[in-house]
Amino acid sequence: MLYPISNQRRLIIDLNGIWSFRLDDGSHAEGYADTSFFADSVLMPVPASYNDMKENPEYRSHYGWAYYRRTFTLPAFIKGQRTVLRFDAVTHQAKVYINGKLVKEHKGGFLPFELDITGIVEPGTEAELIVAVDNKVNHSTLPVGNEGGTAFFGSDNAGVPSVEKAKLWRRPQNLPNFDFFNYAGINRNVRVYTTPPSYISDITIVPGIDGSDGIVDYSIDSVGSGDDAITIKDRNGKVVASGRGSRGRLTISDARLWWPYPGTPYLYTAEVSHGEDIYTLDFGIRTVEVQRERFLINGKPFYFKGFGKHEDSFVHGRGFDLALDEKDISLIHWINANSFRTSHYPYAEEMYSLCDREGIVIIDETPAVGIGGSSEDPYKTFSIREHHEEVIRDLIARDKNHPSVVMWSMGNEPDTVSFPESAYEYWHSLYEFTKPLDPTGRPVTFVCCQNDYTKDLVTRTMDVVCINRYYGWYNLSGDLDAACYALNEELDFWQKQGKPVILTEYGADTLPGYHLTVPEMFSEEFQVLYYERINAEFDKRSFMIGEHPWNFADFGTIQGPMRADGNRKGLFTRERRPKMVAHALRKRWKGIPNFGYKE
Ligand code: GCB
Repeated sequence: MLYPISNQRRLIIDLNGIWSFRLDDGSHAEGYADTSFFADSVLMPVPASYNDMKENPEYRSHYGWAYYRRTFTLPAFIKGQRTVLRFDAVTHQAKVYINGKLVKEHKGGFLPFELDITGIVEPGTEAELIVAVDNKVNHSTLPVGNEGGTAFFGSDNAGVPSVEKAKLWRRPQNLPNFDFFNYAGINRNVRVYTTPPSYISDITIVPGIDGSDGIVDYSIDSVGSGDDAITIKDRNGKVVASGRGSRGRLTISDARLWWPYPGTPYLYTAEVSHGEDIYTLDFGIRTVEVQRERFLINGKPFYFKGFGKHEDSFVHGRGFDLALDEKDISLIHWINANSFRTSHYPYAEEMYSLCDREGIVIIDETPAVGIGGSSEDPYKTFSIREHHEEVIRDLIARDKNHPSVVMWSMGNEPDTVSFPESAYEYWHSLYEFTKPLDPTGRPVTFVCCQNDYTKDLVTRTMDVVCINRYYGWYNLSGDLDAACYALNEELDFWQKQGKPVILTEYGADTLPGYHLTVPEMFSEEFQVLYYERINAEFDKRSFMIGEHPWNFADFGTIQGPMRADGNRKGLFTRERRPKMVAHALRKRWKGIPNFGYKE
């Protein structure tokens, strides 16, 4: 899906701002689509999560539907143009009403959806827009929730009769099966954009390298009649290649490649036309390939230095925040990192465009987190497969042209060992489904949980093995000698698989300002020592091609006995102040080049 742009043929009308808002009282009565339902409403900013916006626990812990309303008038002068209403992300499920009529439903909280409103909203006439938003997570959603069960990290004294009775008595709870706060609402931009009646619906750019030349295989998808053309310009606006027709191959002689920072992330611009419609797209010439135990970018062995992140901040929750995204990239440069994983869901499209321009490498992840955690086989009892495929299809359709994206992650930490055969069937067939969807053939993986890796049949079959490991934290807690011993035991196993391995998560909760002379858990000294010790171990292994500490910054989670003010494993605090470890890793990563580190 193309990102909305404004140019000589297309216009964007911004519907962000202050909307009217109401929480559902539990009935999800159809009356909400009626204007009078909003007589008793509060004000709510869009985009933002609603949870932290009011000083009232009802908003923070709300579980179920909530409703947004606003009116808008499209300018009369756009008459005759095709008009599209686009939501960049509504978390997790949406029903859209225009003038009281249901016009769109969408499931999934982290990817865009749109609808053609040309015949529905008359330019020059006021229209009413109501969006119903559901934040429920259960065994049919991605991410997965534990409706009626126990929260992630909560023990809830299973088996204590009074506790079991209380669980039945209390009202439905927001019980995610994942370790980040279930922020909800209209989390990203809402816009109307126009196109001419015949329009470009999609563009695919497949870059390649031939000696010193750049190869661009392009395809233009369109609706309605008109001739297709493409012109490629360099950064100075000079035309370097051009073509006619909806598909073709172009050559840019002596092309400049896209390199991760501090290399130059060089971008070309493709100006595409179909009849009257024009769309411009920035893209990079770069290749990605896995060869034996190496991950090659433009043919050179790349080393991942970075983190798992979250879209998370005070006030906004998971709401889109361009300033925060750019600040985070500035911190990524400062700490000498080169990459991150969009744990545990696709991020806002603007972040990928920033990373294209700033030379940051992305592992792009779906919201498939929390598949497991019950005594039953999740692959037989959760109804997620169809939705999972849909999410992968939409993710690749959205992000395929970003040079920053180098690998797809189908999900995070599913159960792969309780029911190893079903896990294999599910994930390997999903891998085979995913591979051909990306015309550029990026590597495909999923991120594996700490488990009995000898029983796990599927992780070893991925293009890159991505493992989350908490030796010295959740197990062998505080004993870094034993943690290093155990890690080495496991690395001996992975060494035999002949695949590149990234440590996609490892870390220690750390309270900023808590200092000790003898490093113990939660102190800043322990966090520094933890990374020193673990890093020293996998520095010895050439197949370890990356390190992603967990997490970039502290982040909000559900309340519970394991979390004090959220997850505190950040290298930075939630306000983006460096902990001691950020300085230590900055020094380490300065000495690790992007390419050829272990050659
Ligand atoms: C994990 C999860 C991540 C958690 C992290 C932790 O393995 O992938 O979502 O936040 O551990 O800190 O426990």
